[in-house]
Amino acid sequence: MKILVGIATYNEALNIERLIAAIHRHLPQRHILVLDDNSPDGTARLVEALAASDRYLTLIKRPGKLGLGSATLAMMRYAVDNAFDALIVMDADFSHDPRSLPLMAELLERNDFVTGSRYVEGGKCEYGLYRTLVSKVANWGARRLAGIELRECTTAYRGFKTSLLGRLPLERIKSTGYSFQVEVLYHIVRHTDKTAEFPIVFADRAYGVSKINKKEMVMSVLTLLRLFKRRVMGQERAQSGV
Ligand SMILES: Nc1nc2c(ncn2[C@@H]2O[C@H](COP(=O)(O)OP(=O)(O)OP(=O)(O)O)[C@@H](O)[C@H]2O)c(=O)[nH]1
Ligand SMILES: [Mg+2]
Repeated sequence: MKILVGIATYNEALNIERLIAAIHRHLPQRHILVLDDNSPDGTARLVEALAASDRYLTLIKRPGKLGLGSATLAMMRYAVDNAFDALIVMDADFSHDPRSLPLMAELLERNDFVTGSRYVEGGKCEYGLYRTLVSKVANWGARRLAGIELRECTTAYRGFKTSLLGRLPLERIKSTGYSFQVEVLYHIVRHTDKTAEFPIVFADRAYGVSKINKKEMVMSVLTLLRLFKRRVMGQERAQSGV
């Protein structure tokens, strides 16, 4: 299988070189795409320097910070357009352990979608109390409001077959930030039942600062309500035979 590992970066200069090396170690001779939004800390320059002597490394630079969701969408389009069989996405900050990459690649052989999960047996989250609560509420909302029947709906350590991505109505996705994770999953579970969750221990970021803020949280609540409305209206249409 031709796999692309995609990493969205914003100010990840303290992590990115080590992460690229770790990905190559755990998934040798696979392509890596870094999509950087003009990070002020020079992340792109570091990747450019590595890419000069690494034929498996590609950098896409965008002019400004356009959000993790839109970055993930751009990586999905790149994977489809460049005839990869699968795309694995992960955060740059070592919250997502690169040692799980071989398992993801194996699971993708027989699934359309795989996700690292803090909420299956063996999974764990090393967040403090506040963020644990936020995560639990977001996952509860994703299951109850958006009707996504997975234990883990918000983690961004994910793998997709590009044949699935090609079928999704990506142009209908409105979220550009963190709530993209739930919105894309809403479509995924409606297009395939070949999904798998594997346990991860979610570590807090190694270096650098968080980009998640109050605005992202408000957007996530609004997205859940929008998906709930769409789901209920869809059921009504189905019941009335429209
Ligand atoms: N290209 C791009 N990448 C982004 C953007 N926002 C966040 N990222 C990247 O998305 C990944 C997840 O962001 P994080 O800041 O780690 O978010 P988080 O894991 O919820 O929060 P912390 O781990 O506490 O920082 C990281 O690799 C970020 O560098 C963005 O606007 N554009
Ligand atoms: Mg993080």
